[in-house]
Amino acid sequence: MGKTLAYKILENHLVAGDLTPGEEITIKIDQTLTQDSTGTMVYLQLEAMDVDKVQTELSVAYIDHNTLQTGFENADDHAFIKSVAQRHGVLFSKPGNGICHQLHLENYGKPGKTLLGSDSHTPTGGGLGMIAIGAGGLDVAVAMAKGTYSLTAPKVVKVELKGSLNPWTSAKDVILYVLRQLSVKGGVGKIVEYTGEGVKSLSVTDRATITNMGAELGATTSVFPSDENTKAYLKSQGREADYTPLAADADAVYDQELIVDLNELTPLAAQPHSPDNVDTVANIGEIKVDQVAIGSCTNSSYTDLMKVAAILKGKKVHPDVSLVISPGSSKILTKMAENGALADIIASGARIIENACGPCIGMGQSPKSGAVSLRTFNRNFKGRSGTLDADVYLVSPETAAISAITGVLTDGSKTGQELPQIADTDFAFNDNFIVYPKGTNTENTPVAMGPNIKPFPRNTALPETVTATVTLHAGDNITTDDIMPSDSRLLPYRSNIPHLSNYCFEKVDSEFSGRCKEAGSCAIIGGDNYGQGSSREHAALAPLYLGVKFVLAKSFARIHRSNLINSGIMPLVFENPADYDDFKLGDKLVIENAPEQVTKDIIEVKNEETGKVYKAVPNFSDLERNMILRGGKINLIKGE
Ligand code: MIC
Ligand code: SF4
Repeated sequence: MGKTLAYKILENHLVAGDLTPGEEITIKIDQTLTQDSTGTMVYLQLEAMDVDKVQTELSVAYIDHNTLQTGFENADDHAFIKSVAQRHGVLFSKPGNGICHQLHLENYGKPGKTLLGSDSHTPTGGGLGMIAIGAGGLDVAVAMAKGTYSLTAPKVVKVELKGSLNPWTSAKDVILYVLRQLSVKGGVGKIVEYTGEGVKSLSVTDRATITNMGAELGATTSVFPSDENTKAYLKSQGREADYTPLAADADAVYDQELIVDLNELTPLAAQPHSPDNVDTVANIGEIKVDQVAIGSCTNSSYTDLMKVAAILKGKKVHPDVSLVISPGSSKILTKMAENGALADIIASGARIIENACGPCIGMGQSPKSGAVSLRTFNRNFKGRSGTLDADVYLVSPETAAISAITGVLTDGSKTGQELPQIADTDFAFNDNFIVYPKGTNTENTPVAMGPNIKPFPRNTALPETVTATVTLHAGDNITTDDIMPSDSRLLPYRSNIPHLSNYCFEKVDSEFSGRCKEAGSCAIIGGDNYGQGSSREHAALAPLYLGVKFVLAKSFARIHRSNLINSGIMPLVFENPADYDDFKLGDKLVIENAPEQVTKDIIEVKNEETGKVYKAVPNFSDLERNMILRGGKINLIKGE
């Protein structure tokens, strides 16, 4: 029986376990990446593990999320990350170099390698034929310390691409189409593997746009074959030697299949407030637009921005539109400065901001009240832009640029305007933004610890009886942005959980944190796909700090579920989803003989108010069960 590409790469890296969907496996991790907003926790945890040198082939610490430095907190975080990177053999990418995923694709990603990143969009590397997985910070710290990562072996979905894209339709429309078909939870427990003749028509950066937003499907990762286009891309980056051809076997067997005819696609948009709320731009119609933001790890490549420059050249941004562009990397910005495209963009009336995540994570550029904002980003969760009543639509760079000129959502294919073909270009090597590690002499490199950097909270071993008050009854598709919001006000506190915890669930229920503090020991009732979105483990650490013992939900998103377990918080699934309606705020829940019950297939949760007993499914692997028993991953590793 032929093999999928995903399983070929996993097999090459298998350290332990049975490589069968649903089984727990441990794989070797070749590379890791971190970014600043999850990085402080990662490196605090790495320090806590008393490691000398990282065990990976390559580890990079990027600074891209919070680069504003509105106060000392942020600059202190950067200095802290740099000092720990220096101590343990990690490359440090300074702020201004660009967005971690774009930079990793350009400079370090290699076909056939594994990459673990403390950011949910790490699967961007799948565009190069890598198995690139997003994880919580602690998992990445452990991968650096031990060179391995444990996960449940996923199923593999085949997405067969036929034909080629029409002008004005691009990679973003492919992934928006897949999201419309599969939904934000359609990829949970799965790897999405792209095959078919249509693959040839997509460049590596197109492919990376598609694998990047596989995160929005909830998928473990997404992967493309490595072929002549991969070789050309690596060559353009001066890295032809890193090329290896890779593909699935012709008779590979998949668990699920989807066919996408690229010729049939037209420009699409994800409407407020979910990436899978997709319709054609033509159907949505010419809604008036207030802001257009182009960039993010999804759509900030050289070819994306050159297309934007070509559309804007000689035109004027509509008087009622604010157009803001953040390039993906310093290399891209340099090239566009050299070839004149940057001048075309600025001449049109667009604003250029730093090569960083910027508006995508709410670091500035919040739209005005009630605004319509078109963004080439990957998430349009309510309030993520920093403006609670703004309507954010996710679109391709082509749709964004043409709409910035017309002032209304516009399907470029209906304008009759020709879109020039943009070829990739060769880039000069430049590592002036990279600080290389000093070696492994930790004694001579002290940790730079600013006053805002607080220790991360630790849990305690699971007690005999768990008693908890219900402090939140949440709906479906709760995001980690809902649990632990991130914007320009809160990002400077990513290394200060006590401060952050005051804002936990702020936008969903502003009384949550106060209620938890009063209750002391609490539980959350959740709907389907609880914890989708960002990998931020702050969405587990803040609840841990507030006394959350377990979350009882209809289903969980992958990374958040792991983050809860890593923190010693039990993610439990209703055996009967209809039980969800029985609970209300203030209910007192009890799990008796908890350490014994977690070894069973079913855990009984008693509601003391009504006396009724509910069945919850833990679904723990052996490793996960041990983490719960010991009160989290760090306790287990340190034998405490
Ligand atoms: C995001 O896009 O939500 C983030 C910000 O990049 C997060 C990481 C974080 O919250 O720091 C992610 O995607 O994992
Ligand atoms: Fe940065 Fe946005 Fe990408 Fe997250 S999704 S890594 S915030 S650009």
